[in-house]
Amino acid sequence: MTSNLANEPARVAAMFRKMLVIRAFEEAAGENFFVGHVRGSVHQYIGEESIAVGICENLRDDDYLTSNHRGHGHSIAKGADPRAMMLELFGKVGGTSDGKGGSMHIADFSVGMLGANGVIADGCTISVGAAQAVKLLGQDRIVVNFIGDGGINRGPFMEALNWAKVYELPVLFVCENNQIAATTTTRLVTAGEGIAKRAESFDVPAVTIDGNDLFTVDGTAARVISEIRNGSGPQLIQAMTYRLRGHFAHDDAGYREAGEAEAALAHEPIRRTEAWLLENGLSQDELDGMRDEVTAEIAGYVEDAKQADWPDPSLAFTDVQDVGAPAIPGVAS
Ligand SMILES: Cc1ncc(C[n+]2csc(CCOP(=O)(O)OP(=O)(O)O)c2C)c(N)n1
Repeated sequence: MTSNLANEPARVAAMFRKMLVIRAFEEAAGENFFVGHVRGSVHQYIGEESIAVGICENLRDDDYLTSNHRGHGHSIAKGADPRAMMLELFGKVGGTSDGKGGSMHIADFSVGMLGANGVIADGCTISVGAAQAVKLLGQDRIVVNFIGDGGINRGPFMEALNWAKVYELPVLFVCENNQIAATTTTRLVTAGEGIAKRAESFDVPAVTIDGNDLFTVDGTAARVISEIRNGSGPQLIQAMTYRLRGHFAHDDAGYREAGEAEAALAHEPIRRTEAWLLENGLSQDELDGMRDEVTAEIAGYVEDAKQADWPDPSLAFTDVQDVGAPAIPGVAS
């Protein structure tokens, strides 16, 4: 799939910058996890940035997005504010959910980001629900769901494909196939011929692409998103990729073959896009300058997050679904 992007170096540079922001955010999230500023868990998206950026480049601000546990990149690409996201990771006031959600629950309705989700594949059914609302309201928004190759083996994925097809809903499923689910090689636990065939068995058109190639992702997304907006019903893109880090920040990925991650560096999206920009008019100085600027920007957000206030304990249960939380003296229920 070719992309018009190759004729637009300025747009490539802007998308490259967004990939750098995601990369720097992820590096900072990992570093601050290790020193105890970020609690819970951190699943880094390092090496997969071209998928989120290439897909979201083709979305409108009012389109919706749902994500999984590896959702920082998706959120930034959709337009969530990385400063508010960093505050969220630190659990501080001013975070996207005022510190109550943390890394796996970034949501920003102002940019259509309906939420990352720590429960594997549960974003699929949320996206179908949102798409059903879009259709009932007669809107022309679309909904994108990012899911991993492990997630497609959970029931909600099949349920979502079925419902989306039966009602011809405007949903794009993007399966980021990094070939591993936590520590398990996905093909060893996946029956049948794979993700694309599984979608096609529900009459949902599917295409498999090189997810590390920004131009291919952009070109495919442009075509598929336009078809969905024009009433094609649901479709699926399987974007092949590779996760350069462990499953989460504290996983050293000792289960990999020796040299595997090093070999993958040659194909990783930031290097590939940088090489293209160098061949198409940008100088190494300009690219280094962009990198320095982004690193400083993210470092500023980390400082802000360190300085920010902790939420007032009396607000612990506001904006939280009431499931019968125990009464705590002095805390509003
Ligand atoms: C329902 C459920 N089962 C198991 C887990 C534990 N878990 C967290 S991430 C993960 C692997 C997900 O792999 P994949 O969907 O391929 O996404 P990736 O991590 O590769 O991006 C598992 C099994 C979970 N969070 N939710």
